[in-house]
Amino acid sequence: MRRSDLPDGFVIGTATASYQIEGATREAGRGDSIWDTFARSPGVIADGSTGDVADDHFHRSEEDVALMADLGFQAYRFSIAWPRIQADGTGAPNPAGIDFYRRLAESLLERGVTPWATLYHWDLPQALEDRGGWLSRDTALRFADYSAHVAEQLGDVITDWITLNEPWCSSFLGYASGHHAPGLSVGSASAHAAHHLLLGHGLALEALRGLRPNARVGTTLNLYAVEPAGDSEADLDAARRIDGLSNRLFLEPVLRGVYPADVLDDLGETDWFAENATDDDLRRISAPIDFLGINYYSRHTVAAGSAPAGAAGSASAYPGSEHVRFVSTGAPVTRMGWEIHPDGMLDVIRMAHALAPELPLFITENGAAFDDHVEADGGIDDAERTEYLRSHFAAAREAVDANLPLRGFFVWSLMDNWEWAWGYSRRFGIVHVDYETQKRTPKRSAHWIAEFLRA
Ligand code: IFM
Repeated sequence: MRRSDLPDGFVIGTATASYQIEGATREAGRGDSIWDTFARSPGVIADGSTGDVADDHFHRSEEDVALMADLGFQAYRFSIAWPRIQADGTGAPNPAGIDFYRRLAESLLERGVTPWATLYHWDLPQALEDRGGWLSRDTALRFADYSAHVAEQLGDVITDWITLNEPWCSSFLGYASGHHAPGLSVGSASAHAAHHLLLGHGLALEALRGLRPNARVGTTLNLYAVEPAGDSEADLDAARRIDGLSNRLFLEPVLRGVYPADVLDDLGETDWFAENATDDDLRRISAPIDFLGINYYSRHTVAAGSAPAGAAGSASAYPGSEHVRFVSTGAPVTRMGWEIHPDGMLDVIRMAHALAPELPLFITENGAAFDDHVEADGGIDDAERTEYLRSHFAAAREAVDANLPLRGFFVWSLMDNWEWAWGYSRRFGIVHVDYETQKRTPKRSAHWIAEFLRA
């Protein structure tokens, strides 16, 4: 496969997120986010680490921009840390925070890399969590206010905007299983967080449209191909439930302006949504977007069964579907234990396309964690990651050949970084980071992509 197999305007970029790379968590007026608090709690992060230093990108952004430009990427998707802009989630924007992102966007533009900014990649100001976090409707209003400040201050240098990254994770890992910050397990009420996040998306979209008429605005969902393990009615129902909670609960309100009734019923939340998710909310949530971002990593194969979904011994990330088992198909998996299934990328693209046939789609994340070994000569021969990316680029090409409106692909991630509850124990980067010295070394996968982009 060659670069020329993809259309001219097809965007190939790379992605990161603020808390995973920036470090400098107590500098330049930044307040605490829920991830600062969560990571400091004993026993919740696999290696006991925090993102306090991470890749020290806050001090090395010039070097990192040069790196991605040298590799040939056309676009860079990063996220803006809300508590850098508003330390406690309210009030006037912090000039030092704005300045950091302005310099980042300007240096990207100088090097011919288009900045794509995500407004929320999980670092909610702790002060807002203390007032109810995403379980409170007010957080959506605060998010709109923050987004308006960012649009005002940075909308001259950033045109491509993503409101939310993976609201499924924020809702169900954050408030149901508790594997992510803020680490709560409120059962089905976690779906209220999903609604408030989506409302926040709608309000932020409105703010961006009002302040920056030329902005291109979308949102990013993590979608999964979902298959039943067998053809029994019970397995089919298990697949319906997991598809419902992972995919349709987000796709349908954004693209069609309705919540899926069967999913609300599974959750036992029909009445709450009837009272709280007003027609006006759904009108905002489903207001036209310029593109949908899809993060695709893997497929779920599920069966009816007695083992709880999610990690053993913990609350479920799939409330209302506790009697669903995630089944291994025996196919190869990454270091995260996620099945490698490139065809599933086509499935999720088709899923979104069926609901909004005209809407441009972007893969806003795809990549893989594997254990890397630094060779004696300093090189990193990450053959598995290279093959993972190659096979998913091929799936993207198939989508384009099938006339699906896929317009771009962002590799997750530019460099190794702090992988949430896994800390530094999982590496997704195409560039290796030595956390002792902060030295960046492109891996074989990075060289492969650079070659691909040049050819
Ligand atoms: O590292 C994360 C990222 O922050 C969101 N999407 C999935 C990635 C890998 O787990």
